[in-house]
Amino acid sequence: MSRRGFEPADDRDLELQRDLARRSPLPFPETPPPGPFRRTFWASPLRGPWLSSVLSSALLPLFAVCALTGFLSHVAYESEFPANTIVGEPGGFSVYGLLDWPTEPAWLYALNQGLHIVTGLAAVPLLLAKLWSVIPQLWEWPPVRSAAHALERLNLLLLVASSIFLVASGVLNIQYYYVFGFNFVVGHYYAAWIFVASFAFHVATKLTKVRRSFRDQGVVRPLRDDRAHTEAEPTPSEEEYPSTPARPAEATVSRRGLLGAVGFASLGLALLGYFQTVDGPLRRFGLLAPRTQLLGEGPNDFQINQPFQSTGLRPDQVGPRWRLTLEGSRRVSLSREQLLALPQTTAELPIACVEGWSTTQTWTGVRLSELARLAGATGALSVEVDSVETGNPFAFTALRAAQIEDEQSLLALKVNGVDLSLDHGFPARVIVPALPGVHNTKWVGRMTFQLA
Ligand SMILES: Nc1nc2c(c(=O)[nH]1)N[C@H]1C(S)=C(S)[C@@H](COP(=O)(O)O)O[C@H]1N2
Ligand SMILES: [Mo]
Repeated sequence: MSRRGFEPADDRDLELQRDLARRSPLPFPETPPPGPFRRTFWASPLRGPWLSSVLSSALLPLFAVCALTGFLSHVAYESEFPANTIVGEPGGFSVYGLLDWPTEPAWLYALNQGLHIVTGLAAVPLLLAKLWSVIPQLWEWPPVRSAAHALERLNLLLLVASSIFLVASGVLNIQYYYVFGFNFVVGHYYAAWIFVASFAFHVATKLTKVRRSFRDQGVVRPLRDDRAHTEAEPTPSEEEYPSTPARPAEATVSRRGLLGAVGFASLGLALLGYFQTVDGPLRRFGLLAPRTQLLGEGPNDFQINQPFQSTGLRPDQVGPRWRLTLEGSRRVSLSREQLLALPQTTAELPIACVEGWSTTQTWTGVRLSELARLAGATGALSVEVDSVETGNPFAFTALRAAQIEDEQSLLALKVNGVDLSLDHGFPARVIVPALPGVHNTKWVGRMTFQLA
């Protein structure tokens, strides 16, 4: 019978944990349960403060950009108008009234969302490596050592859970819109607040640890060791629970080998994200964006978010009897021919979807400001746009005065010199600069201008 578990060396390793357990305010058994709760279970010599610090330092800027662009996307996506509100703010307060999303430059949202997706994807391998590097601490024994320690662990739980949720729901959302049993925007948005709060707390409490580790080990010095020279970091002397192994095994990979692989994966995912955000021949390598595979024909050959077929619209709703209704200080009804007889404007504008893809096309149609004028609503504060499509939260939008007045804001009738295809919103669709694609309502049937 093996007596390994009772050898004096194990006893020494256990003594640290027993000592911590004795001092815990809660009555945990002194001896940790066997398995991952024991320090000796985790043997990789790579784990330690330096590895965790390097991974954290790489994650910090990615998380910062991803969070910032996420909240900016939220501002662009929502507005103070009920028609655009998915999440809403408690008590009717709206931060969106304070920050007007601009109409220039036209590619603003494409850039914002490209950064959001690219940084989010690049963070995935780093996040997994970081979780691996601190996993002994998820099995700490005793589980609670003090009130402060409990708080720190609770925060860690929120941080890990929210970041995994954000990444997983975000990636699924690039894949196919709304495959969840909950509203993606609402879930992603509130998880983001939990994430930001727990992340800030985490950074504040760990900053000195990172500094100390870089001071002791050097920022890049451990990268010089090949596998044969890869040894465990010295265990910090304080009584904090260490991620360094109690009894390190031989390294199977060097630290630079591990970080190289993680960096490679991170860069690869970032590129996959980047390929879908830019137009051009690289687009087809944007393998994470299935919608780039759903294209039209001829000049209408570009991504389709929601094909006509899947809307439940009947062809006669968008046929010769289709009319655009304008409501302002008067009501006007226009056929497509009448719209084509109005002054036409051509603008090169992107559709930039929250999913990260964007595509720039040449649109021709009637300025929104011209339609406001026809409705006797020059200087309107906002306009509500309704599609003839029903039962879809993306079938309407509300636009602000700045978006109505921009010279490039159009009710497009044509794209790249030909009629819009049914999939791209025939007979008429909204196209406005700098806004998320979701506000570019297709199959428009009614526009209601608000004068006051
Ligand atoms: N009526 C209607 N308009 C809509 C949508 C929709 O589902 N229904 N999807 C929106 C979204 S989310 C985007 S990204 C763009 C995509 O336009 P496209 O399909 O022409 O590329 O259309 C927007 N307009
Ligand atoms: Mo979209």
